[in-house]
Order: sequence, then C-alpha cells, then structure tokens
Amino acid sequence: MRKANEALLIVDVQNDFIPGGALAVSEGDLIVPIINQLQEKFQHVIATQDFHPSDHGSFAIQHPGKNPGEMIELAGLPQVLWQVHCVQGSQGADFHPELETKSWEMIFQKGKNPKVDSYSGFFDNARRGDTGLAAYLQENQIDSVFICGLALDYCVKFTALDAKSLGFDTYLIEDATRAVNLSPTDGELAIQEMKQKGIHIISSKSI
Ligand code: VGL
Ligand code: ZN
Repeated sequence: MRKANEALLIVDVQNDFIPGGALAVSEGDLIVPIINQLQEKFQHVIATQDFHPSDHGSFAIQHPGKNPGEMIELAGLPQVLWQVHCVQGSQGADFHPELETKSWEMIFQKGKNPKVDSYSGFFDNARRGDTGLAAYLQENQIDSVFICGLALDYCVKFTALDAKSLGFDTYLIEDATRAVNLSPTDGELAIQEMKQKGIHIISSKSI
C-alpha cells in the first residue's frame, strides 16, 4: 500500500477519449486494466472529468468555417479546435465502463466555462478558474501525486505541470497514459517537457 501523503490522479478516462469515441485516443482502452490495478495500491484515488456545455468554445462547430485541428484564439490564448466531446450528461462524458470507481474520493470536473478551455485538473487554461483540486490535496495532507489517464499531450501534461508548479512531488505513470498525437511526436515531446520540469517519469511496475 502507498502512503497517506500520496494520491493517484486519474485524468479524463472517459468514453469520448477511447477508440470509438468522439475524440478517440489510440490505445486509450489499454490503460484501463493498468489503472484498475494501480487504484488498489493507493489510499487516495481522485479523478478528473472533462465536462463541457454543448456550446463549448473549443468545439470547431461553434466557429463557422473551422475544422477540428485548426487554431483560433479563445480567452486570449491560442486554442486548437476539437470535435464535440464530453458534453455534460452524454454517454461520451461518462467514465469507461470497465474503469473501477468505487474507491474514488472525489471527482473534479473541468471545462464547464464555454469561454475557455481547461486541460489541467487544477485551473482553466487562462488560470482564472480553479477546480479546488489543489486545496483538496493540501487539506488532506497529500504532497505527492501520481498521474495517469488521457490524454498525455493535453490534459495529463497540463495537470502534471500544474501539480509540479504548485509544489507537489509529481510522478507520471508512463504506461498508464496515451497521447492524442495530432502531430506524431506530441506524446514524446510532452514527456520531455515534463522531465525537464522535474516530473518523475515512472512505470506502473515500480508502484
Ligand atoms: C482533452 C482535448 C480536449 C484531454 C480534453 O482530456 O486530454 N483533450 N479536451
Ligand atoms: Zn475537452
């Protein structure tokens, strides 16, 4: 069993990010059994959920003439446009049916403000809205976070970078995540960036 100051953070393991979903991440389903095994080892298990209103500004369809993968500006920031995904109340926003949820302490939802995207489980991309995740970890004396889930090059990366910058000892469980890879090397670049910022890159086998 891991220690009480350590939490497993499961990022966005939702149907729309699984093969067959609206914003499918290749091999996203393969991480589910690994995450289920990991959960048994942690005293604290916390999840995030991408949870957009149907008119979210990150959806290409909200911007006439634009397609998924194209860039716009949203909340003053460069924004890649996505297919409609993880709409509140839809099956695509639900967690993968085989993902174990019984030991979850908390679910932090993000992406609810239509005017700004929110990759990190802590803050929106403009760093204005706060989900309460940092305060929750601090109140529970958790100082180390082990991050897994989808997608490596977006929500996993931003969550890990925020965790590290907030002072948490941060671990990425490399075999329990997969990348969207809009560009084929995005996943590798995300790992490099995290490593460079002092995030530990580990395997589930070492947990
Ligand atoms: C995500 C793109 C858009 C993610 C969420 O969970 O990585 N990616 N919304
Ligand atoms: Zn999203």
